Amino acid sequence: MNDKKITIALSKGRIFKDTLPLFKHADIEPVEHPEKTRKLIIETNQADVRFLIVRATDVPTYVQYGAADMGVSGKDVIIEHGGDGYYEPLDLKIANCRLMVASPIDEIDEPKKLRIATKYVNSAKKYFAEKGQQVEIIKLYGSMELAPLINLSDRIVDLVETGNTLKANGLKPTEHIRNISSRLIINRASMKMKHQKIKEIMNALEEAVTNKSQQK
Ligand code: PRT
Ligand code: MG
Repeated sequence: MNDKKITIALSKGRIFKDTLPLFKHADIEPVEHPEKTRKLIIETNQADVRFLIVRATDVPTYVQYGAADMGVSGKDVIIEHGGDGYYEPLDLKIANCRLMVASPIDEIDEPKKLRIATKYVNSAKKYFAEKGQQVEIIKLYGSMELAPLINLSDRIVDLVETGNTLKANGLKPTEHIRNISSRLIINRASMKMKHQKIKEIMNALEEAVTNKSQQK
């Protein structure tokens, strides 16, 4: 990691889109848009700040190992990653959704031991363990909505925003596990070594989040 530079790991898509105005408040603006370039390192208007564009699920790993000083990651991803090696000082209140259990709309009777298909294995295990319900968890990496349709599982655990994806696949949300939003995460060593600059960025982001919630 470059001594002076601040490297910020972000994923493309909704997190980048929602994070951009917050970083703008911190006077950090990318010189290129990740959807319009193939570059994975994007410089900003500040010579000592750059963005790394990585897969959403990889953001905590880059920050954990110090390849990035900070990053923005969904709480869903942080829970699955485990949270080692970084602080989570700020809820950015963006990319909001809910982690839910969903069942087929036309289910007649509940099977005895539920099979749950999900990419969120840790969250699902914890949820059902706390309820004292024995389930079989089937790990998938995407398109969970398909699993109950073709009898791979009885339920899924997935993120829900509008509910349209569930509905389109004959499913309905049945249990609310937790609310999800994106968080600022900061490498533990960077927090010490680059404290002043990181604190400056953190304060500006916090102010942007507060301003935004007051506008609502
Ligand atoms: O897409 P890719 O495989 O690269 O990675 P990713 O899916 O992890 O990234 P991305 O950008 O899709 O999501 C990044 C983060 O956004 C997630 O980690 C969440 O914290 C957050 N987020 C917020 C969401 C949603 N809302 C969301 N609705 N992530 C995914 N979804 C999906 C959901 O999984 C389901 O397939 O959208 C579908 C449901 O949407 P509705 O509106 O139909 O209910
Ligand atoms: Mg996605």
